[in-house]
This record gives sequence, structure tokens and C-alpha cells, in this order.
Amino acid sequence: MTGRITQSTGSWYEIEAEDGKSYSAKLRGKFKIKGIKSTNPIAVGDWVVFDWDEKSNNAFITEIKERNNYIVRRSVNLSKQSHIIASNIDQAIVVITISQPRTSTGFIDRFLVSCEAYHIPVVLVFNKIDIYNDKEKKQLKILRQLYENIGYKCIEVSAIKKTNIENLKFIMTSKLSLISGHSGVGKSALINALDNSKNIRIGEISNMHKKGKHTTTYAKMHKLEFGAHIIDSPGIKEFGLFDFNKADLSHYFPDMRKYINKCKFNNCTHIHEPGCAVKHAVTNGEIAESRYTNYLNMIDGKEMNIDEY
Ligand SMILES: Nc1nc2c(ncn2[C@@H]2O[C@H](COP(=O)(O)OP(=O)(O)OP(=O)(O)O)[C@@H](O)[C@H]2O)c(=O)[nH]1
Ligand SMILES: [Mg+2]
Ligand SMILES: [Zn+2]
Repeated sequence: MTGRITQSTGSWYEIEAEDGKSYSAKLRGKFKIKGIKSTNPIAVGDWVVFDWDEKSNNAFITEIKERNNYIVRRSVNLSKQSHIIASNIDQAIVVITISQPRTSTGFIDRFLVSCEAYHIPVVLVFNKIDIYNDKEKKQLKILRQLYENIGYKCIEVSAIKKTNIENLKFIMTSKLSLISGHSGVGKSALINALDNSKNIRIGEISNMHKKGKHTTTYAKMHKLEFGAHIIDSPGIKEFGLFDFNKADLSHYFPDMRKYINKCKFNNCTHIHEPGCAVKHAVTNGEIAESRYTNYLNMIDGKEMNIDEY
């Protein structure tokens, strides 16, 4: 049978099979996947083939299908091994709030860079539109315009008032979405608004706050009743700190990409070089200041304060 991994504990895997049923499975014997050096051979999101063994009453995974994409957490030790958080993600949803808490553009841009690098489309979901004052509404409008101009899909919702939730459902239908965002932006509230049978506790402190580099966090896939799947990511921290090659960074900024070839030097880093088309575009207002500043911060390797996650 074929199915999809919905949960993994490291030795056991939960599979949602074609027949709609759930199976607990193990790996059969020695199981190796070519070309991937990761601490976990199978991740949430993987499509697998498995056998049902009557005798032992167990399911055994025999094959893993090629992945469309996957996101990894970089290694914390010297083994150079990485941990695959999830695979075959159709889109990433980043939940953003203007206040309570405020989401910085630094955070948003880092997230977008990771998604570009992993080839995962992104949807920016602006939540809590029911609480904003006029000033915050203006800020929201500016942010939305900034990201829509670059080409990112944006949507404004209120999880609590259930505003625009139908449109969000439409965007998510038949897809596997990874949901991320600062603590307190309303990820759990949104999942409840999308599917009230989920009953996830709101305001609950999620795992990502249990700081510490070596704690292993496993992603879990939820099936939503309107016909969608979602992964409440175990920590944007890992995802957001995508280990990029600095020379490639501007390629992950779609708004910079079109200027890169017009720079005087073909190895231009767009920091201090003369004849830089990117800097010129920033001066002209064709590239937003905030985007360029965040680009420079990423180049500098300025890691965001951990509390910002
Ligand atoms: N007014 C208003 N409050 C909201 C909305 N969405 C969420 N909240 C509130 O914001 C707080 C945090 O919501 P959660 O859903 O727990 O946030 P979270 O993103 O899941 O946070 P973590 O699990 O810690 O990452 C709760 O008190 C919610 O009631 C909204 O659309 N409007
Ligand atoms: Mg939550
Ligand atoms: Zn340049």
C-alpha cells in the first residue's frame, strides 16, 4: 500500500494510507536512501510504500518515494548530519501580526528567503485584523503592498472573529501547508477556526519555547476536515536559520533578482561595489529599504535575538 507519513517518533511512523486508514509502521531491516545524510531516514510528509505483516500485526515501510522538497534543521554538531523536519510541502503559511506581538520584517524576510531556497511557495497571513487601530491598519496596508508587489500572496484574517477564513480554506484545500510564525500570533487559534474539531488549546505555550539546541522536535501533520493537511512546525527557529551561501543570498530575494545581472561586477555582493544596480534600485525606491536592510543583516550573519522567534 501507499501512504503518507503523518508523524514520526524516530523508530515508529504513522502513515495515512490511500484507504484513509492510519497505520503504525516500522522500517524493514536495513533501509538506506541514496544521497541523503540525515539523522532521520523518513520524515513527516514522505510518501511511502508499506506492507502489512499479518503475523506480527505490524506495517513495514519498504520504499520511500522521491521528495519534491524538504526542510532541514542544520546540524548542531560536527557530524554534518541534518535532521529533516518535513517533506513534500505544497506551501508555507507565515502568520504575521502588526501588534500583540509585532512581527518584524527581519523575521518575515528571513522566512521568505528560506522558502525561496527550499522552493516552497509562501502565503503571508495577516492575523488579528479585529484589533488594529488606525495606525496599525496603515502599517498593515504598507506591509501587504510591499510583499504583494514582490509577488507574494497575502491574506488578512481574524481567527477569533472568523473573518476571511473561507478564503484561507480555499488557499489551503488539497494541499499540505506548513504553518509558522512567532509565538502568540494565533497559529493554534487559526487551526481551530479552520477546523473546530481540532480543539487545540489557544494560548498554550508550544514546544518551541522549550529552548535548548539539542532537543529534538518532531513535526506532526494534521488532517483538516475541509480537505487539507497542515504541519504546525516544531520551530521556525530551525527553518528560519537556513544555512545559505552568502554569494547566493540575493537570488532568494525575488525583488533583487531582476537587477543582479545589471551590476557592473558579476560577483557583486550589492554592499559597497560601484555600479551596483541593486543599490541603485533601492535609492530609486524600486526595492524597499527594509528588504535591503534585512539583506545586509543576513549577509552580516546578524542572527536575530532568539526571543524574536
Ligand atoms: N483579537 C484576536 N486575538 C487573537 C486572534 N488570533 C489569536 N488571538 C489570541 O492570541 C493569543 C495567542 O494565540 P495562539 O493561537 O495561542 O498563538 P500561537 O501562534 O499558537 O502561539 P504559540 O503556540 O505559542 O506559537 C490568544 O490569546 C488568542 O486568543 C485574532 O484573530 N484576534
Ligand atoms: Mg500554538
Ligand atoms: Zn550589485
